[in-house]
Amino acid sequence: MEKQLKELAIRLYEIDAVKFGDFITKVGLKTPVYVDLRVLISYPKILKQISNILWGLTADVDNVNQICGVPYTALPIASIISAEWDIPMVIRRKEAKAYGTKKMIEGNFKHGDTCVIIEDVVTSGSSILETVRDLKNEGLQITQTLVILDRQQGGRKNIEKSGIKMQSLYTLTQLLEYLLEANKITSETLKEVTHYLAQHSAPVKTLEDGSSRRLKLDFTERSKIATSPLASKLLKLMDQKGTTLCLAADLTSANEILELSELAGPHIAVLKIHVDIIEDFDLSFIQKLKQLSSKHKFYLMEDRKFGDIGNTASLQYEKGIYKIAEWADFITAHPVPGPSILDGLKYALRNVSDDRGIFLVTQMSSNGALTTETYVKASVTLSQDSNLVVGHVCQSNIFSDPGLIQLTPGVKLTQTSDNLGQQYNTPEVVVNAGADLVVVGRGITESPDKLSSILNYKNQLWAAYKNRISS
Ligand code: 6AU
Repeated sequence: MEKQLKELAIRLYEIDAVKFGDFITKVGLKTPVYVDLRVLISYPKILKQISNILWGLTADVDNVNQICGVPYTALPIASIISAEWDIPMVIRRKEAKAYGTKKMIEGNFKHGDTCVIIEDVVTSGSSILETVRDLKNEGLQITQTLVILDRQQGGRKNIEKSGIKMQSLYTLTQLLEYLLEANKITSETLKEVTHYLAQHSAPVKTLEDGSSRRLKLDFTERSKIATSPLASKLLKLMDQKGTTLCLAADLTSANEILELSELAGPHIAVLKIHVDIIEDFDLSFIQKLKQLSSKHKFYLMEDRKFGDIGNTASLQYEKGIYKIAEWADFITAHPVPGPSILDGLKYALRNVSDDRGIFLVTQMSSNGALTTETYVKASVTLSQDSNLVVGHVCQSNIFSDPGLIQLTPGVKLTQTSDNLGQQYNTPEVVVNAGADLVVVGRGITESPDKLSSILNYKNQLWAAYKNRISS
């Protein structure tokens, strides 16, 4: 095996999979050596050879039911292993789910199947840990991961801390030692890299910190962590009232909305409206709605989905006939314009003394939504710099801060879609996918018995939340 690894190291050097110079790794660390195994797809023989040697590291091979390659580089390697050894493969979607909470993992598998993860290079281990999290969420058991190169920057520790055994073909030092032996690099280069490795380690990550912590804490605990005063109040209110229901009163008559609010008020945390669809709108409607919100203790959300440059968004929020900034406790906004949307919305609040909060529309429930993984990550980063942001409108567990709130629409018990692209899940599915506050619209507004629907959604959502924090 050692001979094979030495030969392979030289081949990797020759095909430019190992490069020396100044590079930045995926997790933002500077490095004098960069191993880029994406080129392997251009060398099928080497790809096959490396896949076979890698699979030879598997412990307890008879008990492996599935393998999963981490996209993209490890995917062809996993495919070769799968075909060669006749082991079924699953794929974890890399792109943000444009299709609601459906199918995070592709492939056929059974709850309890054991799965080996295949990865090309490990630095901090975060890609593997994210993969482990999603596979575990689907009921797969992960005990080991096979890796071509361990960069020795803390990834192994992070992975093993999460109870997963990691086997690698090379450590970075070993790979360079083989190259030195073959006179491909000088001893100075080896020294430089060794010195670099001693100085630079990747941030510590575990499976348990981050997003899963948010899902385990109760709302009262989370209210103490929230930096936004209104997020803190909403979290407390949900615990006090025992409800996570946000009713989407998408009705076009002011009176119908008021009637529904009177009925639903005691059972909801938030009433969400689209003020611009109301045909007989005037400000007295808002006054009455405010009275109901203080009588029954629920918050008001205007789902305006602001999405323009700061100046326009600011005017839309503050001015016009709706004067949204004056009355809406919460609003929604698309992060697409970047930080200036938050600056603009904040500016509109300069004369408002009540607490206000913004939910960023980070993922959408509609079929084919364009909210890609890169977009989602950028939106999550945007929310970290503003205490006006109270959370994200999203379909899955995409952020870790327990002080932020996941608002998830697309919930209906009797249908899986409408005929205009909306996609529905059940209360249990969305709560397990991280939903804290859950939007139900037509599931209630179109029901012949509205009160019993309200109670049914409220109770199912609350039971799912209780189950999530206790399991
Ligand atoms: O339950 P429904 O389908 O009758 O209503 C869902 C509500 C509507 C949408 O405008 C809104 O939720 N919504 C949002 C929000 C809240 O921003 C985002 C999204 O991705 N999907 C979605 O349906 O009022």
